Amino acid sequence: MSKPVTVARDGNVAVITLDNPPVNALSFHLRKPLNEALETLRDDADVAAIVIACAGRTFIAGADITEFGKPMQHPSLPDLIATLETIDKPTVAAIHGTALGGGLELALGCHFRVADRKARLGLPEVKLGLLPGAGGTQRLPRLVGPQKALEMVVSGRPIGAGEAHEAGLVDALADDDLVGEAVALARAEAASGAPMVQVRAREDKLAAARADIGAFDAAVAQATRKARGLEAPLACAQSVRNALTMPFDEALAKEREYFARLVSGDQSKAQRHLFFAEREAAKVPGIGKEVRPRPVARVGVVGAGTMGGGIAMAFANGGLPVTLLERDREALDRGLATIEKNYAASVRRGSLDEDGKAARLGRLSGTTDYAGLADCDLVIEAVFEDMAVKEEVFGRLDAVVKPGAVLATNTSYLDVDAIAATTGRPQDVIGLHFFSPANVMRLLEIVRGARTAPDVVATALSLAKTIGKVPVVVGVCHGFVGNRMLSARSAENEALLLEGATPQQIDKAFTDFGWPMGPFQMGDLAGLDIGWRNRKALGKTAPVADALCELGCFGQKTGKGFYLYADGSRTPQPDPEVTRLIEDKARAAGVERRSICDEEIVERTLYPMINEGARILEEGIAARPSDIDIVWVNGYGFPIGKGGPMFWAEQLRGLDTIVARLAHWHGETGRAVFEPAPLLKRAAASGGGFAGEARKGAA
Ligand code: 3H9
Repeated sequence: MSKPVTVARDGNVAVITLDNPPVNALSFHLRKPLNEALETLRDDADVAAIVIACAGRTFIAGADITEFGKPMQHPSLPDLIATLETIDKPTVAAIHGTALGGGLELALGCHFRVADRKARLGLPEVKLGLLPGAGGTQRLPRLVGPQKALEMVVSGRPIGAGEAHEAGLVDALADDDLVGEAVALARAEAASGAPMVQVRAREDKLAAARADIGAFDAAVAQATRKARGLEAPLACAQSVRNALTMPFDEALAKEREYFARLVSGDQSKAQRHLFFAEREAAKVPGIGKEVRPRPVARVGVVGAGTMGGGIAMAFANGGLPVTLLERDREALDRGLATIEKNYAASVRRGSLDEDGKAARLGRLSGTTDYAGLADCDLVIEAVFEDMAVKEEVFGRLDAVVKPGAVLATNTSYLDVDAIAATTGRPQDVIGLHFFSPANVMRLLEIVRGARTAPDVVATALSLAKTIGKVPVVVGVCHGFVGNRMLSARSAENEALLLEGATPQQIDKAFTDFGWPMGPFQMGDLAGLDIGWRNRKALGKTAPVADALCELGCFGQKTGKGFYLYADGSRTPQPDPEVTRLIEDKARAAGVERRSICDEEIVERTLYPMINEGARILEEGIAARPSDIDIVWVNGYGFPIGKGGPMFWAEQLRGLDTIVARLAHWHGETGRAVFEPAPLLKRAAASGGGFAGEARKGAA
């Protein structure tokens, strides 16, 4: 193992190199020798200046997240930065890769920062349910101004080196020789004899906002408007505001206080769980590093509807050329025109520039002939959700697409093994289940069939990374992980309506829990006719939703659904006619309506989902409970501050409670969704949790 801290001399400049793979996190075993090195070099009269640089692929990516929740070992990061600030000779951070969180905070403790042109700098702590806890909220506003600091800290989004240079966060940009340029700057500053000014002492960029705190508060309100019950964005904003209203040390102490509160709170625990869960999900049992992905240089997409178009955009955004196939020229032109319209909207919103739009459109081409897909390395089918249609598509792909190409289906429910069996190459077939809109939603459920080859799974994982998706590998069953659990929840929504709840009460219970939207608003947005069609195909019914559809009320697109929508508005208004309809249906079903509390809504909708999640684990459809959490957070909007359904059940609600309440509702209703799953009961009884039971099952 290499030494975490080494010191070399370049004339009168000392260069400290940190080496803590993979991302140079500021673990205790790095902080301690770094603090010692700084003290030694401070007191060494032969050293005129100090450069801090990093080995490996990146500058420091932050504090070591695995240390949170454990007793602090000193020197802490704030201690380290305090040591840095006792040095009055020039200190320079040489930044490549990413300077994130505590890494950027350490760099802010230096007098100067030199960055490689490709570097990115940011304070992403909010994404872990935290705020920067080592002075970031106080020093960053002093360099970039409070408004920009607010934006960076509350969003957690890093900025590029060029932007950082313009904003004043970085003093110089380096091309090839980052450390050499940092040394040159350090040496020149030492030679100038100018007194060194610490970032904490720079007040000029705060003056304007201090004079108009009202304007800053308006910016705070704007930056935190989507916080949705999360504490961290509010603490981030408050702490940046403190930079305007409090002396530096007082505001720094407040920042520490907020950090200590957040790091021990449930939301940060949940978000840290998701950070590691996302990385864990990309490691698939049986797919080691020795399994090489197949090269993919061109992608084909069958079907240019909403889903196919979105998938094509996702690949074009990731830099891959895409050929879209449609039945006829008219449908193809319509699909391509929609894609162009979507890109134009991004340009209008400012999230894409004209060059970016042109580059993406340049990667897209269309065909109406299957032979046009012959050279693709991966073809994804996104046609109508009907087995006969899928079989026909796969038969035609099998006939023309080159050997070794990956053939994928975007089915949401259908049997991937049955689809694979219609081809002469089932080992090349896989499910790639994108979520709508496919160019936006981060989740990709990778459905591994019984005969899917390991390198096809590896190819899907590698492509997911290329196009910025979060992959979760799942097994074959009806609806896979996400939609199967959703079905377990959906039936109960209608039952709750008949028994006395209103759509608005149920939706509010969902948004109070932290979901972006409740199920009825969601249904109205997506179009109630979609679920109606699916139910009819499966021989299922939903008395209220079916009745609405029979009346032509499909949701927002018809101005009426579970809610009323005034002309062109997307704002749902309660509809007295829907209330009457629900009452009629309840009467017809002999259900006596009563008052229903929000807790009952949570229990009856969320607990069946968790129960189904346990069955999914038992069957090995998901490899780990944390994979299920990743599906729900990234595909369905489960609140990140609750860590996903399985984490919430186990860590925040308690499995004993879930089992007991499921048993209660099973007794009350007799419905199978409430019958506690064997794995859930074992996980609760053994205290080993879901992961322990799932592992036993896999062994
Ligand atoms: C903070 O700094 C708090 C301070 O304000 C106050 C303190 C008092 N710690 O993502 P990758 C692991 S909070 C521990 O796959 P990439 C990661 O789990 C921190 N481990 O690579 C993975 O492990 P494994 C603020 C970490 O190239 C491996 O490194 N900073 C940390 O796709 C590779 O990671 C952040 O939030 C860490 N800080 O992306 C930045 N970071 O191989 C978090 C990574 O066993 N990190 N690991 O699965 C990132 O955003 C990305 O890792 C990064 C590299 C962009 C750096």
